[in-house]
Parts: sequence; structure tokens; C-alpha cells
Amino acid sequence: MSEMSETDARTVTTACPLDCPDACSLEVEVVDGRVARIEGSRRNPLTSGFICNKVRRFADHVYAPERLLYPALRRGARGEGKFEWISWDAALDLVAEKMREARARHGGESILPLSYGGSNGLLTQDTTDARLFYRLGASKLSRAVCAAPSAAAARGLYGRMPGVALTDYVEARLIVVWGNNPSASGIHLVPIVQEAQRRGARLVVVDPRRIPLAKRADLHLAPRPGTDLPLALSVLRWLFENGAADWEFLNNFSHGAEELRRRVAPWTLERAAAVTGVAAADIEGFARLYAESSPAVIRAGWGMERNRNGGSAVAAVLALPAVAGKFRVRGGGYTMSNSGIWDLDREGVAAEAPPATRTINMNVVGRALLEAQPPIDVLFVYNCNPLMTMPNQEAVRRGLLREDLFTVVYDQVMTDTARLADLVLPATTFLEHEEMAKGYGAMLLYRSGPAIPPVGEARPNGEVFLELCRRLGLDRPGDPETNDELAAAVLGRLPRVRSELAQGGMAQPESGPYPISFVDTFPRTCDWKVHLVPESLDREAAPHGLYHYQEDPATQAFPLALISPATNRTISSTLGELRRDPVALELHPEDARRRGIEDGARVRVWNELGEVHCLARLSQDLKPGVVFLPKGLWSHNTFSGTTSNALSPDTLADLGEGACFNDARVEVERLS
Ligand SMILES: Nc1nc2c(c(=O)[nH]1)N[C@H]1C(S)=C(S)[C@@H](COP(=O)(O)OP(=O)(O)OC[C@H]3O[C@@H](n4cnc5c(=O)[nH]c(N)nc54)[C@H](O)[C@@H]3O)O[C@H]1N2
Ligand SMILES: Nc1nc2c(c(=O)[nH]1)N[C@H]1C(S)=C(S)[C@@H](COP(=O)(O)OP(=O)(O)OC[C@H]3O[C@@H](n4cnc5c(=O)[nH]c(N)nc54)[C@H](O)[C@@H]3O)O[C@H]1N2
Ligand SMILES: [Mo]
Repeated sequence: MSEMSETDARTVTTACPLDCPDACSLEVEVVDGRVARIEGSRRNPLTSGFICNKVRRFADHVYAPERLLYPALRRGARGEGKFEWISWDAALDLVAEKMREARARHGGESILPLSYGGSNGLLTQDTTDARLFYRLGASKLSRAVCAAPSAAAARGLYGRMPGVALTDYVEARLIVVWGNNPSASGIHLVPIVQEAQRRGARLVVVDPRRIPLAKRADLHLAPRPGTDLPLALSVLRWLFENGAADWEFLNNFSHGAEELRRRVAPWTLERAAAVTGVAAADIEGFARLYAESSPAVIRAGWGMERNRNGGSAVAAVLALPAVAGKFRVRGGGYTMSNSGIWDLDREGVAAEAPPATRTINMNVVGRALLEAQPPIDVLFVYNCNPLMTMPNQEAVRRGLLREDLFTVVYDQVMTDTARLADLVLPATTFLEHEEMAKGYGAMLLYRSGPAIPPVGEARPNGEVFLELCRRLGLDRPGDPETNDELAAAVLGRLPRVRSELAQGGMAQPESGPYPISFVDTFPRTCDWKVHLVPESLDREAAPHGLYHYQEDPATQAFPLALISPATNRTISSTLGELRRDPVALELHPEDARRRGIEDGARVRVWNELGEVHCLARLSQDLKPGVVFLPKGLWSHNTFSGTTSNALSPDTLADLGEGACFNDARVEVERLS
């Protein structure tokens, strides 16, 4: 046997932990220790053997020229991007020293961990990292950038009851896709919707853009961004006033129907039409179709939450299936996030309860870096690219440029945020470390090993935070430390799931992966009923209360509503190093003509927060008054180095202190 010509090829079974509902099961072909091919498998029925182009090309990210291969310290001015190799030992000593100093000077709260969606894994977030920062007495982070208003609404009304399994949509006679673009953000729902349509289902899309599914829909309602609340309230009113409310269900399974009826009363179809820009006849057509169809399912996405009315909008949409009595059949009800189905033990794995320190909302992290007292002296960024993903980019940039701030960025690649760091640390990808991952659409949980050894000197999160705990003298005997111990701790309340994972690497929830709402699962509220106007949400939405509509923030100077939803090119900003082309602002030909802008022209998009120079693309898929620039861009995608986030306000939604990306209002002009 010739040693040299023999290649070592094997196929590794794993799962994708990236921020996406689908949680695909994967097969990774590894040749001589390198990733050669990534394909979808059929282990997760939703994956159905195919995956998105992004993850299919994930090896380009693993071996990208931008990949961080070793710890490196800034040399020269901040932002110049010059770094010098140092050893892990020296890097961790330095971080420990900076944290000790900050704690002595301004207290533990002067340290801020900043993390979000990079690793949705259960071993790479909220484990040893939480332990370290809790024990340091660091500022806590409110991770409200995504899903906070939706989660607040879903918790208040249904106690975060898991919804209809996406694969059960084939049973539906009516599918309503509301503020969700599965063609980009969860592609496996698309063929399921098509199959349901072949079996005779009707499709309604509610989205300001004509997304791909809208082109195949029976009805497309295109409300002005931020007006789903009046739209849904008028549908609820129509149901109540036209004998389409299911009082048998409401009396047995809900509270607050009369109060809800009182609150929707002012929202006639005409009034809703005037605010949303959707014709009254279309709203009525939708209300009637919804009332008459069963099973009917609503795929509630995250597009409707990212504005001042977001929480109330989600609550109103989630109230629809209760009022119209759409539960209790397979394929009937709603799907939002199913992540609440797992009863994970967060404090058990951190081995520590959160301390009573201040909480900083990541949606205002720019202002916090500039203004918080005591000041933030040490910022530790991981699983996150805040300069490119948080609102008010200019404030975040100025915050990161503060001379007296020590910033660590722990990432897989040299992001725009990392370029402004004092110290960068190289992280492994999910193909290089052990992981445990769950979907928030697919109701599955996986445990997987590494497919390849770490690239360069990259290390997994768990190890690095554990090492920092040790260096700071914050470790204690009995702490869960190894991956097995951490996994055991997080699954402490789920012994059956633990043994399923140990046997086959994949587990299903207690209720099975295809529960029927109000048959297999019930609201996890105090009395197992739907609370249509929960007091807690009413208080939180003060001063106006739940279901109160706040007017459009447009002004004469900035009349255009800028939305920045997901595209199929990146996952938030992850993989953005692979997307090098200049992006275009999409706008309606009518808006373009009035401003003398042709297709392909260079434009300036601006408001009081910042400006972006980019290309323009004329599109009939938008209505006049609405413009679109994707989320997840990197500085190399625009001529100004700024992105959609430079135009996003850091105001907060009515519930959950959520981000208001889609409340950006802008003006556009042609550049020279
Ligand atoms: N390819 C890819 N997949 C992803 C992501 C990604 O960036 N890329 N991101 C992941 C993450 S972090 C998340 S949270 C999910 C998000 O996935 P989605 O639920 O799809 O959310 P968005 O992409 O924010 O927006 C969805 C749709 O809402 C529309 N929209 C914008 N404003 C409004 C409004 O006011 N009302 C209504 N009805 N619709 C509106 C947009 O036009 C868009 O078509 O996707 C995940 N999957
Ligand atoms: N304009 C606009 N902006 C938005 C949105 C919008 O709708 N419009 N949507 C928002 C939404 S929904 C979300 S969820 C946020 C997401 O915003 P972020 O949390 O910033 O998510 P990503 O942009 O994916 O960046 C994650 C980073 O983590 C790194 N990473 C991945 N795995 C690991 C790991 O194991 N260890 C370490 N140390 N690092 C890792 C990745 O390389 C990547 O650079 O963006 C928000 N930004
Ligand atoms: Mo998100």
C-alpha cells in the first residue's frame, strides 16, 4: 500500500447550527482532514436532502483568506487594520489583566459581553461564557436585537406554545405567510407550500415587497412597513362583526375576547385601508377567506416586529387563529418560533444565577459605549458583528473608536468589527468543534462532533471562556467543564432527550415533532388558556397599552420607508466576506423617476443618522414610498463603507425593547 497516494476520505454526519429555522441535517465529506463537500441529508425530514447555497459553500468560509488563524494584537492606530500575532497564552493573560483592571477601577459593570446570533449552538453560547461574565459581575446584555417583540407577544398570549410543524403545512387549505420570506430565510418551507398548493391550498402573502411566494399567491397584501397592527386589528374586527368568531373556542380556551373586541372596534376596513395602503376590498377578501378555510395556518415571520408597533402587531396576528377558531386540527394555527419547546436549564449550565448588575440593551450599544456610567472599559464581542448588525451604526462606530476602550473581538473571520478591535481571537466553526444545536422551526435537537480539526489556532468558545475563568480565579470545583458535562447540565430536565442524543445524535421533543395545537400542546400560561389581552403586555406597552397604533415616523424631509430584511446571500452578516459585489438600493420606478435616478445609477441614501452611497436598482416588486437595502452587508458592499444599519434608528419597539430597523425613513438622490 503506497502511503502517499492513499487519501483518507470519510463522510461525517452533522447539523447546521446557523441562525435559521430549518436546522438542516448535513453530510460533510472530509478528504485528508479538509472539508471537500457539504450536502443536506434526510435525517431531518424538513431538510429533505437539499440545503441552501450558503451552507453548501461553507468551506469557502472555513478556508477564507479573511479567516482568523491566531490571536493578534492591534499595532498602529485603531481601525487601520494592522495586527501582530501573539500566543494564546499571552492573549488570555492580557484579557484577564484588562478585566481585572477594569473591575478595580469602575467595578464589574464596566465589562460588557456582546454576543448574539453567530453561533446558535447550545455549547458555544450561554455556557462557560455566562459563568465568566456572571461571576465577574459584568453588565448583563439584553439580546433584544431579534425576536424580542415576537417572543414577548408569543409569551403573553400563548406562553410560547410551539406551533404547527412546517412539514404539516401540506395539510392546510389556506397558508398565510406574514412578514416572512422563506425563499431567503428558511428555504425548506417553499416546496412544502408548493405541495400544499398542488393539493388545493390557497396562499396569502402579507409583505410590503412582492417576494417570490407573493408571485404565486392567490392574494398579496402589501401594507406600508409598520402597519400590520391596524391590518390585523381590522381583520379581527371583521371576524367579530360578521359572525366569524368562534365563541365556543374563545369561551373554553381563552381570556379577554370581549376586551379584544372592544379594542379592535375602531378599526373599520376603511380606516385600516387608509393607514396601511391596502385596499379595503382586499382586506375583506382576506378576512373572508380566512374565516372560511380550515385548516388555515399563519407563518408569522420576523419582518413585522422590527418597528415601533412590532410587539402589538405580532400579538394581533397571533390572536387571529384563536378568534377564528383555527386550532385543534393538523395544519391549523400558527408557527412563529418553536424554540420554546425545549425546557433547557440555562442556569444549571452556567453554574451560576445572573447577578443583579445593570442590563444594557444591545439595540442601543452605540450610545451605551459613548454614554454609560460607569463607563464600559472592556468590551468582549463574540458570536456577533455589531458594527454591521446593530442599529445606529455611526454611534456604534464612534463607540468602538473610543481611545480608552479595550475591545476583544472573538470571531472566525476578520469582520468590520474585528478591524476596530484591540485584540482579535480566532474561533472555530461548527465543523471544527463539538456542538449541540436546535432549530426554531424544525423541532429537533442535535449533538455532533467535529468534522475536521481546528483551522490554524482557532479554539471553541467553551474552552476560551473556561480558560479565562481559571485565569481570573473564578472557577469552582464541581463546575460543568467538559462538553459532556455542559451538555448534561443544559439537558438536566430532559433525561429522555439526553439518552436519545447519546444513542443517535438527534432527539425529538416530548410532544413529538408534529404536535397539533390544543390537542398535543397547550398554551403554557398559568391556566393553559390563550390570554388575548394579557395584563403584563398591556403594562409593558405603556403608556398607550397593547394594540395601540403609533403613527408612521416619516417626515417631509425623509418620506421613504427603508426596510432591510434577510437575503439569500448571507446569514445576518455571517458569510459576508464571500459577498464582494456592490449592493443596490431597490426602489420603485416612480420614486426613481421623480428623483432623476436611472437603473444602475450611483445614489446617496440618507437621514439624520447617516448616509450610504450605493447603486440603485429599479423594481416593480416594491410600492412607491418603500425602498430596500439588505441586512447583513459588510463595508465592502457600499461605496461609503456604511450600510443599511447607518440609517436604522436605535428607537425601541412597543414590546421586548426590540429593534426598529424598518422604522428607518430616508431620502435618496442621484450622485453626480
Ligand atoms: N438566508 C438567510 N436566512 C436567514 C437569515 C439571513 O440573514 N439570511 N437570518 C436569520 C434570522 S437572524 C432571522 S431573525 C430570520 C428572519 O427571517 P424573516 O422572518 O424572513 O424576517 P426578515 O428577513 O426580517 O423579513 C421578512 C419579510 O418581512 C418583510 N417586511 C419588512 N417590514 C415588514 C412589515 O412591516 N410588515 C410585514 N408584514 N412584512 C415586513 C420583508 O419585506 C421580508 O420579505 O431569518 C433567518 N434566516
Ligand atoms: N439592518 C438590519 N440589521 C439587522 C437586521 C435587520 O433586519 N436589518 N436583523 C437583525 C437580526 S434578525 C439579527 S439575528 C442580528 C444578528 O447579528 P449578529 O449577532 O451580529 O450576527 P452575524 O452578523 O451573523 O454575526 C455573527 C458573527 O459570529 C461569528 N461566529 C459564528 N460562530 C461563532 C463561534 O462559535 N464563536 C465565535 N466566537 N464567533 C462565532 C461569525 O463569524 C459572525 O461574524 O442582526 C440584526 N441586524
Ligand atoms: Mo434574527
